[in-house]
Amino acid sequence: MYNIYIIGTAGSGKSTLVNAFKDWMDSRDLDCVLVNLDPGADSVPYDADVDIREWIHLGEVMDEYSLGPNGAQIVCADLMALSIDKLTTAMESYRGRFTLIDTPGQMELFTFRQSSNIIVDALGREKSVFVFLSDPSLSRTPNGFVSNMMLCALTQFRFSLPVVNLLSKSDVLSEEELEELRLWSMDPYALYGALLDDDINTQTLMGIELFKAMENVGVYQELIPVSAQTFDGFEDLYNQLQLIFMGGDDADMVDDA
Ligand SMILES: Nc1nc2c(ncn2[C@@H]2O[C@H](COP(=O)(O)OP(=O)(O)OP(=O)(O)O)[C@@H](O)[C@H]2O)c(=O)[nH]1
Ligand SMILES: [Mg+2]
Repeated sequence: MYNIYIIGTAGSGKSTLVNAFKDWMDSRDLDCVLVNLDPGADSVPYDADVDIREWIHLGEVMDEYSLGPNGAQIVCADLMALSIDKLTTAMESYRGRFTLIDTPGQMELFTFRQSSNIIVDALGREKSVFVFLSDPSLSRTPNGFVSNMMLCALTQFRFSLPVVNLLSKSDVLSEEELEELRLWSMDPYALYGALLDDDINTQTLMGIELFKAMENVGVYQELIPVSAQTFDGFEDLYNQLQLIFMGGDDADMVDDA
């Protein structure tokens, strides 16, 4: 099984993408198993095959430990690692080529807690990839674009695994905006120019320096626009996953899972 972790800032469209990408996979006869790892989710827009809320629930942790939602989220993140046997046993009963894994709303809960690396190892590190969702509400300015790139790079740095950088909710952007963001993601000089076009201030200069550093260490990567409403970009996402998992050979990815 190939594990695809969906990660991104709060509200960036993770759960909606899990649901829509599952539908897209179904339409191509690609089996996938859905896993919810967000103990704080009130509801998710898909039928989770395996759901962490079966064992850990934010509300119960708040009551039991007398904590507010933020403190309880951290306890939940750590409890997830302690429930790893239950999680892996539940997952073993499902057969599918891909596992789509939804992660907690606030990405730092997954990115910064050691428990997530324990989960990644237990589910099989060698066949894992992270799909990072950049929210257009942040990415549409040059400064926000670099900030999202940094969050994506941070994910790559924390997990030492391949990361695909998606621009979620592409349907809310105009053609011109999409074209501009696509250009920034493919041509470092276009992004560099856009940052310079901003009012020159300390923030802009810092953005340029951070961007140069990311370019130098090779975490600068093309952004794939996707929409869970129109399914635009899902083919590109799938092709990118194929490239990462199997070097582009679809037949192998089907047989080898
Ligand atoms: N227009 C549009 N809206 C979207 C898309 N994907 C998600 N949304 C909306 O964005 C909001 C947040 O989506 P979620 O899927 O709940 O995002 P999330 O990252 O799982 O959110 P948390 O788990 O709460 O952090 C919802 O109102 C969705 O309907 C999309 O492709 N297009
Ligand atoms: Mg969610």
